[in-house]
Amino acid sequence: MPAIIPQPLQVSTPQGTTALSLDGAVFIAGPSATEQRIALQASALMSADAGVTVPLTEAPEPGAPAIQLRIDAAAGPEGSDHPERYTVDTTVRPAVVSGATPAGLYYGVQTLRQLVTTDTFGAPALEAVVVTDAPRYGWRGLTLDIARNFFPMKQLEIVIDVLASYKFNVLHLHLTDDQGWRIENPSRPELAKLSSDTSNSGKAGGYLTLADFRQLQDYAAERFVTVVPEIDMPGHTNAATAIYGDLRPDGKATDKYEGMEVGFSQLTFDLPTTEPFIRDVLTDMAGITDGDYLHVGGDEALTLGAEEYAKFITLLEDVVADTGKQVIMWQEAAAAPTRPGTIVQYWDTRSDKTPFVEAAKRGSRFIMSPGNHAYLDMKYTAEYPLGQDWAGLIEARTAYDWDPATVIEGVPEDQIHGVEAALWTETLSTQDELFDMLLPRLTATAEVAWTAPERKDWEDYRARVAVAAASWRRDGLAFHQSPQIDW
Ligand code: TNX
Repeated sequence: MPAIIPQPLQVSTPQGTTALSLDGAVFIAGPSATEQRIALQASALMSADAGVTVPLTEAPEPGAPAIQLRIDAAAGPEGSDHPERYTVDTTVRPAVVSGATPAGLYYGVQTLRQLVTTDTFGAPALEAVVVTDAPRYGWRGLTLDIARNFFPMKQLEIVIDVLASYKFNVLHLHLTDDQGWRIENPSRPELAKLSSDTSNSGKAGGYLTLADFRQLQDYAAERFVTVVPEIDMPGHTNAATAIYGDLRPDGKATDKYEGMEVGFSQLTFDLPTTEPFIRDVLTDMAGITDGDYLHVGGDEALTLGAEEYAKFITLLEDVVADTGKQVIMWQEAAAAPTRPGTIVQYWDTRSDKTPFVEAAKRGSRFIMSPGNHAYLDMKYTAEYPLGQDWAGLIEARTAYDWDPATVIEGVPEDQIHGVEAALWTETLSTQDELFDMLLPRLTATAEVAWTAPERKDWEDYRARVAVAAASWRRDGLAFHQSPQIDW
């Protein structure tokens, strides 16, 4: 069986079929601009994966091994109407990759990449299989904190490449926190200009310019990843109060902050400057964001009383609604309470579950990021040099062994919007440190989010991860040599 991550719904290897040689192989594609574009992406990716050029052509040489890419409503498992469904069949000639939608076709290509093998002569080839597949959840994301430490465009693009290869479709960027403001706001240019030179490591900070954010969303969109920006309020706001003294009751700007405490900063509801600040920043963000979603934080506002906090949550819901976007908030907001349309992101498993069950009853949908399984900033082992341990230690198996449908008893399965891993970066400031924490665990989250529970199997997964590592080595990506995997 081929080593595909995340495990597809159905994989079969019919008897008597032979590997498809990539020697002289070509892609052929449907006529639409989208099919042509995805075929060009497939060609570039496959050339890197297989080490041979597999060009896109209109008229293949007679007898040349060909792989046809097309958008086709008939793709995917029998009876599935999931928009991301796809089929890969390398047992027929030409081989076929079909997706019900462009995203489905793109995921078929990601699976195709994982079929690269060598034939009996040692030449690159594709394993002969039939895969029909569709995801369990439509929202498969990573929360990435670029506020505690900043990560430049090149590294964010590499993160997107890796996300896309494991069929993630959301990059949720935590853009603001006590340690820095990482996005240019047209109406409040001081924020990024004056409050981004700090970071948790004491290293140089940085921020995404409007042009960067534009480029990043385009890069992500080509890979079927939606960028979800998070502006964290009313806590985690020291980067703002360090610039605007008028956001403070005493009128004095706070000191900049480079430590790793949480929960000490806040906005103040009753100041006349507060609502205009929130409106300016969120209207800016809505204006520059292609996706339908704005995340407005709401976590760890520990210095606020419940009443003032609740006023903020309602205001944030109102302002985001006015921008036309869909609001997402961290779990604390559920107790405020949130409105039915607010998406709640679950993280702290130590908390009382009653407000979440209540929010679910009101109609809220949930993104599951339980800290004890999905927080990829947790250490692998007690002695691990990177990361934190407040939510527990997360080795590969712990990242793998959980079911989003059972993390909060009382939240019905059909109100689970999806799954996000989260990578907070208080202790991480280089690309290698980032990937050391992401890999292999991100592939576990991928399988939690995509694969039907009855298709998940730890022993089988750990064998597939060992195969996946070949591409990480080739691409120079750091990863943790977990002792739970036979590398
Ligand atoms: C909790 S998760 C936080 C973050 C920290 C993280 C560290 C959440 C909503 N808040 O501010 O970075 O723990 O693990």
